[in-house]
Amino acid sequence: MPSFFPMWVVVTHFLNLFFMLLLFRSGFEVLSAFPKLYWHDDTPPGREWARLSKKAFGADSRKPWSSLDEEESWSPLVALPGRKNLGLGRHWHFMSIQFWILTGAVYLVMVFVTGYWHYLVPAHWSLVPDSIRSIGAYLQFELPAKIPGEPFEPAQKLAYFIVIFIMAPLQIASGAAMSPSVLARFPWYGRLFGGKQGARSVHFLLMCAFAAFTVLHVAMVVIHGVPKEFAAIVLGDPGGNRRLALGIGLAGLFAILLLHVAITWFSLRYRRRTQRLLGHMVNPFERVLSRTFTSRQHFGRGDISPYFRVNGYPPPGDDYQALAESDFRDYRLSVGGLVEHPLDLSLEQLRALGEQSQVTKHNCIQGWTAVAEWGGVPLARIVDEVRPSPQARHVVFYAMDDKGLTEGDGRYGFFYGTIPIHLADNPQTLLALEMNGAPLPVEHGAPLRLRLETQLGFKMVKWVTAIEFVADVTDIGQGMGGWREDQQFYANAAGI
Ligand SMILES: Nc1nc2c(c(=O)[nH]1)N[C@H]1C(S)=C(S)[C@@H](COP(=O)(O)O)O[C@H]1N2
Ligand SMILES: [Mo]
Repeated sequence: MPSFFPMWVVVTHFLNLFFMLLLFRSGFEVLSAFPKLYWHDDTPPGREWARLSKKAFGADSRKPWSSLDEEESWSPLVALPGRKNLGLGRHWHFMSIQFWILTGAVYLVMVFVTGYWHYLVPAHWSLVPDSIRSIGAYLQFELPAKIPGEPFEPAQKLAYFIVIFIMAPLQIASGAAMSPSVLARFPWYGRLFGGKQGARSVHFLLMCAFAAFTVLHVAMVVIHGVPKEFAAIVLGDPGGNRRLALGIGLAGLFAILLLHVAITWFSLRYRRRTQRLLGHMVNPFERVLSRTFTSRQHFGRGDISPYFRVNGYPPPGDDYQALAESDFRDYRLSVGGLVEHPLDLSLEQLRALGEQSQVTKHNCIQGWTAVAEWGGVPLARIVDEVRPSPQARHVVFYAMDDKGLTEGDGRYGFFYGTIPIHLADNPQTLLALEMNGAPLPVEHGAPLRLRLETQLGFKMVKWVTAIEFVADVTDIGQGMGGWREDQQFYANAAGI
């Protein structure tokens, strides 16, 4: 029989607590960006099953609004880092998840190598009635007896089994089912959860279950007696020095608390540095997950969402107004940079390069989704025409909306976005001219917008005026690879 509390249990238990708290808080940050939960991927306003926000926007709201207006500013006490920092919250979440999974993997290997799994995996259905009896005992203020020869009582064993072997894998799987590149490459996988919103709701409910488990778990430690339980879980020996165990245990908890205070403060104070530092760990993770994925979405016209949110207000200037009023007759798309054959195209000439259409699902980084049909010219056609030089590594899309005039919040400059050049050739990378069979509406990017069906919405620049092939993006804007990356600290990698 293996030891009840070997050192590897002690260490992985502590690391698990550490990373779970990071995941809880950064998860709240992500939720605050779109504090609504749905079961259907159409996500129309007002049809959410839960809303953690007082703001109510109706589909028929008379005031024009943008999905960023739905974002909430949550306190750093609950969210990491708090205060509308979705980009940084995601960075913390995706950094922590890698280490949480690693901790879990080490734990599971040890569980099976050492035979410890006997304590966690029910051998017989009788564990269920036994667990009910255990719970009955607790309710009568009695402590149930442990299973003979094992460290846990029946309800405890069952709870650990559910948390480790059911909840944790489901939480990882539902997390993956929210990634736009995973959803685009394996549409069937999203359907397992009833779509991205189903996955998002399941992910939220499992988080609640983890939180409830944590509270109950701590309560049980208190009920069973802190000094003795601390000796077991800190020293790996229930008979160990209780004072020492309490000292080390409380010091460990205090260290976690201090660290959370420190990283929250650092993240809010040095947002750019946090974005860069965590980016070193998060961007490669994203690349491994999504680099080779191309979109294989083929929805039917019947799947088109009746309501499609808008994010980003249209260009307010007179120039754009005049263009729009003349049906974009004088619009020209200029394509240049590191290319052999620069272009200056009217919409007519652009169309002549060959059109394609696709019905796909849009994934905004905030969390909402909607399906639409997009028609336009594959970006690959443009690449064929202009022939980028071998030095060209990124494609830059310049937009006509000056965000300083439309969004405020201390942000400024024209919107732009960049993509790695390998995405330009993807079959569903489109310069869209049409939405749902009609010319692109002004609010959705008329006359031309980018569609990248494996990426988050913020990469799909609307109101495109120019395209440039470049070797490096660091001398454009603030150098982070896009307007939202520059000003909202989003990750440049947008496949998860
Ligand atoms: N020019 C421009 N393009 C933009 C934005 C913007 O603010 N300006 N917002 C982006 C974001 S965050 C999203 S989710 C999508 C939203 O597209 P939609 O408004 O057509 O729904 O556009 C993207 N493209
Ligand atoms: Mo977005």
